[in-house]
Amino acid sequence: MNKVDVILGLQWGDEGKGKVVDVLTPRYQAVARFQGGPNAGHTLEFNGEKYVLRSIPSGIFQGGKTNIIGNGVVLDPILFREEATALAKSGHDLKGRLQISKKAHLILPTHRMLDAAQEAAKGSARIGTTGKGIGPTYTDKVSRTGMRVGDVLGPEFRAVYDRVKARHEATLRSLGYVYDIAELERQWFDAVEYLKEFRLIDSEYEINRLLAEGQPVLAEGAQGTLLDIDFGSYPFVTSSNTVCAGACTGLGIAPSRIGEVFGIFKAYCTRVGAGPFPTELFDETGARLRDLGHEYGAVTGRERRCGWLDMVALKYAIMIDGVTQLIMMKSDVMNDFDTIRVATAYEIGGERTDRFPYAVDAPIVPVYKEFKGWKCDLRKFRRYEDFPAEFKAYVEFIEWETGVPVRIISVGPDRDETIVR
Ligand code: 2SA
Ligand code: MG
Repeated sequence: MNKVDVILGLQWGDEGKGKVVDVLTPRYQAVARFQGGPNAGHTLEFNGEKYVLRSIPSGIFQGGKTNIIGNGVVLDPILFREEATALAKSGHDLKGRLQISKKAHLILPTHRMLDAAQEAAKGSARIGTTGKGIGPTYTDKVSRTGMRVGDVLGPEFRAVYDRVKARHEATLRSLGYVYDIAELERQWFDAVEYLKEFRLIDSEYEINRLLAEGQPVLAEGAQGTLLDIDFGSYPFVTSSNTVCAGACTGLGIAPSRIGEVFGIFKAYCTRVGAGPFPTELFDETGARLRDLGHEYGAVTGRERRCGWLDMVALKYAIMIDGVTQLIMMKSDVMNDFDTIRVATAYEIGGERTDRFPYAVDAPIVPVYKEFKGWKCDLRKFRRYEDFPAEFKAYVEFIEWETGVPVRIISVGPDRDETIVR
């Protein structure tokens, strides 16, 4: 019996999971997504081409792998078709290599409208969602009124759709939201036909069969631990469990089937959307991180907020996820910095704490430790031994603080700019 290794973002998403999954996938027979939906944007760059994956697992760039969209995912047929046809055009045909859980929930056109309407109604208290209908779709799932992928095969599909839509429209009317979904709806039903060309399965059986055969499986998380519905900075979170436990419920595997947990983090922090961000920088340094790190959303193009690495938050994420190996990304972005800071504790109302607080509106003052910058181009190195002492001190401080080894260090966007220790 083999295990499922899990790769998770430890911050607020955009840690660079796409790149690492692509580096890791050769070791696995199957890659599965277990939560989230087209709010994700996993960017992969190789052979001079750039690809952005939203709902499709990153294993599709490797031949002969099984790719699974698990039951914990929410799927928008329109965006799925867009993504799949773009990949097919660039020579990556998914038919026969991609399987979709019948238990994954469908994002309807009215879910997208509800997302926009609810955000608008919140005014300045808005979450800053990606507008893809994620929250309303998970709301329907938990309310037991959602539609699942498997429903597209049933004779009642249109009738159920009409009922759900009518319910959504009543809410939209009550919010005074004006919209026109005629065209979107036409595309949606077309895209549902396209979806039927894929293998729609009970993927929990498929994954457990692979494991029983001794095949290694990788579960690919989306967003990040600090956006988790339970443990993130609620309510500024996404609507799924982005933590390691989400892989169990989102794929139908037992906790004892979890193997390695790869935790991926950036050498600094970013966040898109609203919500607390203790180490956020509003100055020149924040702007430099954004420019040098190209910190703009892969899906919406939004500017990402930038700040120093936060050990309080990182250690919290590692605890919840049970991380066994750390992966550090984008160290090269700080190549020219004279000084680098890392938050090691928070001061809240004059009290020092090393815990991630319950109250998200608490005024947090980070306590920083300073590091001397390495002031050289990390992209030229391929072996850990060759890194400058200042950089090694940074890495080893993180290992010491977390008690988890940093096993992979990325020093650039390309596949080969990755140091495995
Ligand atoms: P939602 O749409 O309901 O999931 O939004 C709720 C919060 O979760 C945040 N969120 C994300 N944060 C970072 N990256 C995400 N994906 C895209 C990417 C973002 C993009 O990978 O680049 O292109 O803008 C992602 N998805 C959701 C969101 O900002 C809200 O704070
Ligand atoms: Mg992203």
